[in-house]
Amino acid sequence: MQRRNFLKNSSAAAAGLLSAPLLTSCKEETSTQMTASNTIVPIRPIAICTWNFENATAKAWEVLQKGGTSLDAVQQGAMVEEADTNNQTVGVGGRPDREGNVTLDACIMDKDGNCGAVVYLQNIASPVSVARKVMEETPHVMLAGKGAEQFAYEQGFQKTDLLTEKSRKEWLAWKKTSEYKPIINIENHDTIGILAIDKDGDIAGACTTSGMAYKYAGRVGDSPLIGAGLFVDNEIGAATATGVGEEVVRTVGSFLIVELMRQGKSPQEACEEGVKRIMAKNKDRTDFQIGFIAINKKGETGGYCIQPGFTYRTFTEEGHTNTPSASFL
Ligand code: SD4
Repeated sequence: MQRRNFLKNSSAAAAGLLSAPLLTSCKEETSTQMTASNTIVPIRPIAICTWNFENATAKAWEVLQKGGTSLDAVQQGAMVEEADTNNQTVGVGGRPDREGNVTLDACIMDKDGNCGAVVYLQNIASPVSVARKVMEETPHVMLAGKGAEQFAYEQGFQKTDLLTEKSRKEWLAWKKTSEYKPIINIENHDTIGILAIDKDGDIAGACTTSGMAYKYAGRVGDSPLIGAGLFVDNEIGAATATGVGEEVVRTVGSFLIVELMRQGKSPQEACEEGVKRIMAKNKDRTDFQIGFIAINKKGETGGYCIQPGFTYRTFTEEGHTNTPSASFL
């Protein structure tokens, strides 16, 4: 049987799950996989994230280089930002809500469409890790607030004070005017959405944030919402978002982008269409930022945003780059 026919007839291949070595013209072995449309494509491992989070993406890439799964890669990459107190939009050191409480949102999704999320989680340093526990240890996909926190303690997570002195001082200064106006590209936008493809061609993603600074107590954005802030379909690709979450939710942005790729759009075209859909609902607004990134099964990437200023960091076999995204405005 010809190799191609063998692959076509395999049920694993039909499910898009098969990977195998292919002899290329230069006699090097390159792993390949069958896509949903029954074409064989090379497997191109990649780690990519919103913004220029080099350390986080490097960590994810290191996991992939050691043969780890895309799921481990995105979790460990996201954890780097959660632990970095200089990033005031993620994890420890995140900016608080109006009451001075740091509340965290995160989600994670694997190659089989399993997912886990936490919303309004307090006192826990790594919400993405709790989200993974929700995915793997419970029959649920999302835990919120006190219940999520209690679950985290039961899973062995330590109580941590998330409000750093810097974020506390800035919040106290903000309280003097209490003016709520997200600032484009600067303080409110450093959420990490991270996507990866591993050596088997499997895709996973994660997204983690402290949300919009000085939000209403109890506010939850797009980042922990599967379909909005993150979506993975291992047959097609994955997408993730950063920016004003309310607008991403209104368009179910990441799911939309993956579905657009399913219909044949490249990751770049799909991200552009995602932003255009948002702008179609915001005809007179130019004062907010949203950035999307996407990958497809072939390891192709795309990124698009509303305002200039959004970038995304990519690690592949070819090296790593920080790509300035094209923008709608
Ligand atoms: C949110 N999307 O909570 C997040 C905020 C964000 O960089 O992306 N900040 O709406």
